[in-house]
Amino acid sequence: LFGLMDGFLKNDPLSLQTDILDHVEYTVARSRFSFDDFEAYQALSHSVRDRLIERWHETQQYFKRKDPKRLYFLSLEFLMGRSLSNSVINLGIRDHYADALKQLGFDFEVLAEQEGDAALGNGGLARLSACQMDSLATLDFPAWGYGLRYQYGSFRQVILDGFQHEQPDYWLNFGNPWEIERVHVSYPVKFYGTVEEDILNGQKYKIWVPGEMVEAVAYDNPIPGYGTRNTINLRLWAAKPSGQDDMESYNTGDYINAIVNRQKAETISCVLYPDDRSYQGKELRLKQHYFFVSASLQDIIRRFKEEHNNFETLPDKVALQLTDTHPSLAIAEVMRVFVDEEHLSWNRAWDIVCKIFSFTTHTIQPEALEKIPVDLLGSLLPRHLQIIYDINCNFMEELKKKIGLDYSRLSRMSIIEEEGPVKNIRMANLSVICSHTVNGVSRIHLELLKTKVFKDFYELWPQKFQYKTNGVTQRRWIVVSNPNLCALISKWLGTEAWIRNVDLLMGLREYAADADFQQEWKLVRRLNKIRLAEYIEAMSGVKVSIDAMFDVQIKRIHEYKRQLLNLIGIIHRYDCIKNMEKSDRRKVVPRVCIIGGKAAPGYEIAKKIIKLCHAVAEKINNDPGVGDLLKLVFIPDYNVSVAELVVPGSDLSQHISTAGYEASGTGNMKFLMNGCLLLATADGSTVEIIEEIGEENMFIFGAKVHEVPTLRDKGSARKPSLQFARIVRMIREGYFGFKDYFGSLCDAVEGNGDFYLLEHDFESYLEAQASADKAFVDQKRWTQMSILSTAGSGKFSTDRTIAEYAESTWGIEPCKCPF
Ligand code: 26Y
Repeated sequence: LFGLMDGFLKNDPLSLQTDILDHVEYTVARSRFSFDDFEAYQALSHSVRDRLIERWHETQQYFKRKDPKRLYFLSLEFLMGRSLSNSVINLGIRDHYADALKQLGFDFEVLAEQEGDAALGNGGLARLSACQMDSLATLDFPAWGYGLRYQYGSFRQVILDGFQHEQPDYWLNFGNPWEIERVHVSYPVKFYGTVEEDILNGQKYKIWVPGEMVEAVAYDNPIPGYGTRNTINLRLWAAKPSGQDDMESYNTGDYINAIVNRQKAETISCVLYPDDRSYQGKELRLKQHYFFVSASLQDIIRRFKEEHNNFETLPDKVALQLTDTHPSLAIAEVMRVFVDEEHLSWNRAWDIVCKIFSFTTHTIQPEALEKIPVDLLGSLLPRHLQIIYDINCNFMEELKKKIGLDYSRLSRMSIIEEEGPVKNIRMANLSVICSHTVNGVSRIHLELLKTKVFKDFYELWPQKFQYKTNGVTQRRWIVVSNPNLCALISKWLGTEAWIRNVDLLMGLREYAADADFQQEWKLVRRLNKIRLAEYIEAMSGVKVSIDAMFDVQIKRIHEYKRQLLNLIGIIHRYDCIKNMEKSDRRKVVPRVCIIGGKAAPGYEIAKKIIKLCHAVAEKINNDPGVGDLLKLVFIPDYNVSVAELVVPGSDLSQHISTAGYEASGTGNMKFLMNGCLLLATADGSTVEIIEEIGEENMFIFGAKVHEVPTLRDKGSARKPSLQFARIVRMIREGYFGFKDYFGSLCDAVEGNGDFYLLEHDFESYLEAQASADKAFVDQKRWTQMSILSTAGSGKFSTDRTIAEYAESTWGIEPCKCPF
């Protein structure tokens, strides 16, 4: 049977051309003799999609036949970026397509540029989910991803007059060839209503009588592995009006209003919440979370029941991964389904629940921990609130037996937060209590979880706590985004095997000082810089010198990530150049400072940082006395495809969070893989990067994690920095204009207010910057450091992260679909 189904579609140039032209004519409905680049992109991607579907089918059939334990990866955010290049590279047919297109008069790269980003997420967590899907597919794991199909993804950042404005991202307006709508895979999702009791066979049962119903419709997104036929599924849910609700209004004759009201159901999956900073208990957000959880679990349980009739075996067949607390209502939902619908006893249900969930937290800051007001949950999901209370009650009883009547500890560990003006459900506590494993995202993150955030829980269940250092996929971050470097690496290693086995990159160490290799390495890097310089000029009108050091900080704008420290450093550099003798200016290492990132729409300080960046850039870039010695550019609307261009073209990248605040960071890994040197604090995963490539190959500065609390306590008794104070005064006194507007920004970094210790770290930041300048002048040394960065980046592949999760958290094994 398998042979029959294997590879109907051919990949020779003629077949590909025929396919593309057929899609031009029958899918895009244009003439095959006349179509533009966008239409060519559409036809091309449909032709690729056909090949994805073929493998997707084979893989799903194979999984079904083999019935292995499956991983269900639940995440409310996926930052997939573009799919075309990634797909054809993973399918191993990029060059076939490029040749076929050439003969049709099209350039593959030009068509690839036509695609918009799928930006269904905010930042690190969302891109990590995307990288992990790539590794799950490549390593042949029987996994499914579940998420939401937001109609509007991450807002488009538009800069007007230096200020950030948010605009909607109409990503679906031009169609999305990468998804398959499954009109027949849909489930009702219930909200509101009341809980009633019923008696069945003498047993009392709770019945939830909902007040509102919407339909969840599946959209499948095939995720191809590299060097394997395995193609897994990312199933995203969209909300549609339900066929079952609101019959009343029809009967009362208010037909138009009934239709209009029904249509409101779609708002549930309409828009991604743009905040990745602090949780606000918003009803729509909670609705999204439950909508997602309910649809995914109905799908998962249906699939399980097709093959199995005993829930006791569920833990042998199903692993549920909670990406942060956002999907953690799943815990209460599984209890509800088991107890109320499948009529399992509470204890049996609880036994199973405790074996299927694993939870990874991506945060350190307590204010980012999700809390749901009890009243809100009680009104939207009355039965779930009861279940959470019951779980908590049982847990509290158990806990009292173990730790006695230590009330303050009991109240800290309770799922219900009683203190404060409103009662809240602590989703993190719920997740820790009900998951068999709690993972941190770097070693230092786990340390902080154990000693701070989850100290009480760690003391109770030390065996639950693990860490899996994050990674990024080398397929996207080298092969797709840096094809020249990819070719060079393969040439010198004599193999492409590193694309699946990234540890082989270590082999580059041998050639780190080789003059020929260095020459080729520098050439590749230079070409990437040219590409980036062209983009910068097109975006901002600023012409930059390719010989300057490209110094980049791109990531979400947050106080703890300290873009402001970078800016104060840039102003200091400018100030030094201005105050220098003309003859000394020759010694200055020219820099192009690049900053990019979105600020959450309601995050005032972050928005001021963006404005400050523009104000400083305006001054510096128009100062004829400075010229090419210093340029500052802000890259607007940072997203995955912008990163694919910026990362390969940078010399130095900054990861300068206050130690103890970045759970892991993954941008650092992308830069590292591409041979960009890191200027960083010893925070998150950088600590492990230092171990892999050595401090001598990086520029490390600043307070260490254990020093931060003491330094903060010292407040204004800390050693002041005159240089720092001078720059802050310049900003405050209006040197860059907008005097009153920047006042609060200055307050946030002065004296006792300097929570993130910018002033304390400033001197050592300048020293690290000076070392970077010094190293850059010696191009031989710099290139060697660059090669050693790539060579030492192997550990930071999601292939390693996923293999570790599979083995020690999920208990799943590869299930490779035969060729
Ligand atoms: C609850 C809601 C407000 C919320 C929404 C999104 C809270 C947090 C988030 C996202 C958090 C996030 O992206 N965290 C980042 O996860 C990365 C992947 O693990 C880490 O590398 C990074 O350090 C961390 O900030």
